[in-house]
Amino acid sequence: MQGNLFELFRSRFPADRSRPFIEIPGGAILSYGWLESTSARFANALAAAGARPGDRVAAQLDKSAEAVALYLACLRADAILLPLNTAYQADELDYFLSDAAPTVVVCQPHRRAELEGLAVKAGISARVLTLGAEGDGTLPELAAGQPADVAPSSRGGDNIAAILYSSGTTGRPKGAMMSHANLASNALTLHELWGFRPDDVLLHCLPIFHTHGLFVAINCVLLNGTAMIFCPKFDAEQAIGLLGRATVFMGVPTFYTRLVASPDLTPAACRSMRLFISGSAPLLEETFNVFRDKTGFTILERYGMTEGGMFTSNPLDGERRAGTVGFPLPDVELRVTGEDGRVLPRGEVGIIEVRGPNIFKGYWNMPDKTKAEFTADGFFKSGDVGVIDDRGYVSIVGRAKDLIISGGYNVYPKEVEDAIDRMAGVVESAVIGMPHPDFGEAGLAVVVAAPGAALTPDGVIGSLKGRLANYKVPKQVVLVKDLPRNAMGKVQKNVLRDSYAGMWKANL
Ligand code: MLC
Repeated sequence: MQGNLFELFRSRFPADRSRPFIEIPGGAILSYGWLESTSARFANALAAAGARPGDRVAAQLDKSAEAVALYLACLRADAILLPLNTAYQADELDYFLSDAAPTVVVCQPHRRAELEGLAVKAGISARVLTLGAEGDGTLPELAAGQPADVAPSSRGGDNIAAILYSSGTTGRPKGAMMSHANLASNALTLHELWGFRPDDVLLHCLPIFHTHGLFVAINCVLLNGTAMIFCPKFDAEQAIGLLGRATVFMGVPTFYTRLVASPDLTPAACRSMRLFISGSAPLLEETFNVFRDKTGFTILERYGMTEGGMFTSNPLDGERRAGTVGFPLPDVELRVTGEDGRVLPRGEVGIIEVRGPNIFKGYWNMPDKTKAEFTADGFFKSGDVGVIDDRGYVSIVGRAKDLIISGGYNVYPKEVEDAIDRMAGVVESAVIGMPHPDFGEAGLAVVVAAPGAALTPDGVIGSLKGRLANYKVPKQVVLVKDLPRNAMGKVQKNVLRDSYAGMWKANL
């Protein structure tokens, strides 16, 4: 796909533009005509606010139909969308703004002054606009005076459409650059593989600042030209009440554990459904089985990451195997390699590497880091440890990188440890992932306090809440005299995991 991603979507919009695109439960129904004109007005407003082709537009927004229109507006204006989790705190935002240097920042109305201050602190001259959950704010005000059309863009292909930041095991968060062609290829593949139909209705409960909710879910709907029911956030009872009007659902495993916990999840509640998809974190076999027993549906688990969207999927027709993430997508090459880089045969465990038209263009401003993450023959080193069985199913069995996946969000212990270590009275810390019935995994911080320091576990958690996005804050903190180390002086996290398994209050 060499063209602009918006034009690809538009070519799939229903001829009758009054057909619904987004339905807000208990609220508005917005049509494809609305999407086309609103995204044009927003694109013109972005240009009026100073966004030129290739400029970054940072968006830290509540989930709304207008926020989706802003995504399309960026494609139409040839700007690069930088979606930011609303949970990010000032320190996190400071870094993203300095690194990506956006020309325009669109934020929640109540955070306008804060974002203006952060932009000044970051040394960038960004125009700060607002967009509220109800479609209010200075962006729509500016857009109201703009034409409802914009000349089709010829830019697309390898030009960057979005930058999504992910933290890392060491050092600074990295901005993964996704091109129009990257996003288009993955969306076209998934749309076909998952058998989207003209009568499909997607129930959308995911946040829209990450790959899953933004690109996997919304791009499939846009290619299908059909409607989605758009919930502001996931609520199990609300979702169960809406399943009877939907056909496709996408969620992280936490959504599914919360759904199966409800007595209201019955085959009747799922009467119109055809497909349940799970991803972003490992789905427990138990959840897979209980869901099937309660509903008659077999969850389709798939696997991917920010740096390329989806890599594998269980089949639409054929056996969906619990504990596996299915087969590589038709246009994705996936291999497992040993520590020496040798490609391993089926059945052997190693690092998963992927190559395909969906794999990102590199990390923003980090050519060396980008180079290090690719092999000489162009495969991306995912950092996940996996195995391919004799039937070709891929399973993820571990992670080479120190990473916790909590409720579908990636949490890098190093980032949390750095924040704890900066607190007065802390000598050092180690953050480990522990099993959690709701979030799959959650963080436990083991903290060494300086002699006489007035540190308390609650104090550490309270202080972290102001500095880190809430999902990164450990659920439990223990204070210790020292950390176990191996002969090389490296903290032994496996020893910590074993030591605290007994005292971990999993339901915190
Ligand atoms: C919220 N909290 C979390 C958390 N989400 N803690 C750990 N992990 C999480 N994921 C905090 C809250 O701030 C609160 O803290 C406490 O935990 C309980 O909150 P809650 O009300 O139960 O949480 P809720 O708002 O219901 O959110 C849970 C959730 C949400 C699962 C609905 O986290 C979510 O939508 N996750 C989806 C993530 C996602 O879209 N990932 C896709 C990434 S893309 P306190 O202290 O305030 O009480 C990707 C690629 C791919 O990975 O393959 O898809």
